[in-house]
Amino acid sequence: MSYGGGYGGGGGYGGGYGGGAGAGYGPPPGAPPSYGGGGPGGFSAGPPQGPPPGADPQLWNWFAAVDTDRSGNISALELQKALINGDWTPFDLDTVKLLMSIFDTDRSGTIGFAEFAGLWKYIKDWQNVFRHFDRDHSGSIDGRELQQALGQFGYNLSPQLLHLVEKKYDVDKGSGPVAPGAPPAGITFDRFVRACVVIKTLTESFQRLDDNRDGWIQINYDQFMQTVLSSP
Ligand SMILES: [Ca+2]
Ligand SMILES: [Ca+2]
Ligand SMILES: [Ca+2]
Repeated sequence: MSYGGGYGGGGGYGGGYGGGAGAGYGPPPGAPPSYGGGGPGGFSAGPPQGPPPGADPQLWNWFAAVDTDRSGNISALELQKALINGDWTPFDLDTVKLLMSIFDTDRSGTIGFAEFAGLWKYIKDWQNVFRHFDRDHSGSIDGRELQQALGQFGYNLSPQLLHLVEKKYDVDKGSGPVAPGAPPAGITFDRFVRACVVIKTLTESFQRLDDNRDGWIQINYDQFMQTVLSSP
């Protein structure tokens, strides 16, 4: 008995995910590109007066627009205010924090301009992925669209697992009756990104523990808790 549908059978989990370029439609790679890398951002001496040398002026304009208090860094709340779902609902703070955790490479708690370039590209890439899989252009991802997306990423989740993911990330499904003025049924952009990142991270945690790739792992309580608690 093998774990989770196609796992272990060639096109199993992780197979098509983030792998080779051009191999179907994949999500953006999870690892942030290494920008600059040298030292702290360089904006520590007061608010920036203009873009750093060589910066993309358009990108700088976006950065400046998001950095509403002109501190030279973008906070979680500034980022949340700047991000809007296709249906004009605000971004989930959980997703904002997840994005910050991926791109705040110097662990300053905020996004500097160098970090912003990667974040901006990541969001734009995800927007393209989202549009691609939102087949009916409803502005949200329903169960079937989710199945297609995860399947193409190489995750062959069982119907029960797919249902669980849907329930967890679809606001309406999780919280009972739909209130008037609530966002349309389905998973909004922010939650779709989070769902995919969580599934990717958990799968990778499993893969790391599954040395012989047979779809089974044996872990103790400590390892289990570590795996769960260190996932986004
Ligand atoms: Ca700021
Ligand atoms: Ca930072
Ligand atoms: Ca849709």
